[in-house]
Amino acid sequence: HSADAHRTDLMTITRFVLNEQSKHPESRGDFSILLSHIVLGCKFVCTAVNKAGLAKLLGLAGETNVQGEDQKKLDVLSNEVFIKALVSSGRTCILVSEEDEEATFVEPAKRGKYCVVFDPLDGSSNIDCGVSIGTIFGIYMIKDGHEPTLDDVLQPGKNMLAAGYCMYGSSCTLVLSTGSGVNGFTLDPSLGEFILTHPDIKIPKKGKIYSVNEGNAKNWDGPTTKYVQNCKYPTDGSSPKSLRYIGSMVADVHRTLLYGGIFLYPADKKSPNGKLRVLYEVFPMSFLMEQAGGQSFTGKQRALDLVPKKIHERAPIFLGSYDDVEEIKKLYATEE
Ligand code: AHM
Ligand code: MG
Repeated sequence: HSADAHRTDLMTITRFVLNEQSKHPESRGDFSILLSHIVLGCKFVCTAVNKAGLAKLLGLAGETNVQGEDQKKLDVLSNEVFIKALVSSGRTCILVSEEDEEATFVEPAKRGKYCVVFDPLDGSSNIDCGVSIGTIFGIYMIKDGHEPTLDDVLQPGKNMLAAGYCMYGSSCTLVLSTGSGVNGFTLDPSLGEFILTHPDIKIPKKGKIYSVNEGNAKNWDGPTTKYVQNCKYPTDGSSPKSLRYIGSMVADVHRTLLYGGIFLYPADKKSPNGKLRVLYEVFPMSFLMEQAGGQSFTGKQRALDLVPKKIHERAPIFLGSYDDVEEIKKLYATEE
């Protein structure tokens, strides 16, 4: 039925979320309004990313400047767009962005109950060669009536209400979970609407792909080294896994979600906490993985149980298919 060439009943992301929220009588539409502002940010960034190459060629970027200026601009631009869209939604109180050292506390007149943590343009080092990049976000809610403080966002990932990412790739895809499964929407540029294209995404229980920056192998710990060795030289008679690594978290996680397998950014001697940020990279992706039936692990614990102490804190991460993550968990349990 989904192959119908002339679909006339389009499930837009707005309609989908309104439907979902109507199951919660206490919901007053605030979440749908917040989400529509996030969606606006994603559409804007999508357009900007698509124009990035052209802007360079045609000199639309503004000041003549050293190499790297373009990508930096896109980062900053995306951040500004999201901050403004989120503040103007009237539904947020605290915003944490990868781009900003400090959290943004929304002025009382524009305040709402949601806290949004996000990376407006992740993987931006990939812009100049046209590789997929993305926006990642997570949403918390503060308890009624109290003055927002940083503690409201220094919460374990399991307290998130919703999480998602938007990938600016061959098409623009928004993957969202509000805590009851994972759904994927693709931007129809002619409509300017995200349409449900990937209902109820479930990650395969076991995958055939591993995804890691092996250039760091020299500095890995025992369990990570052993795990990757097993991917290449399995001892249980199974076939070796394929290696896929884009170096853009949204794209690597998106492939992992759809095809199965494991994505890891482990600790190493140089970076004992890995590279990826807890609040707006590790948590949203872990939330989505669990909601899709997969797992996410830090090398010590379930990623979503982690309680961050700082907003830009990092953590090692192993996420993906249930069975594949189970294997790395066993290696950490036995070796340390
Ligand atoms: P960024 O926030 O500076 O763009 O870095 C995050 C990116 C992720 O998208 C990706 O998973 C990772 O860095 C890749 O790191 P590396 O180049 O060390 O493999
Ligand atoms: Mg990032």
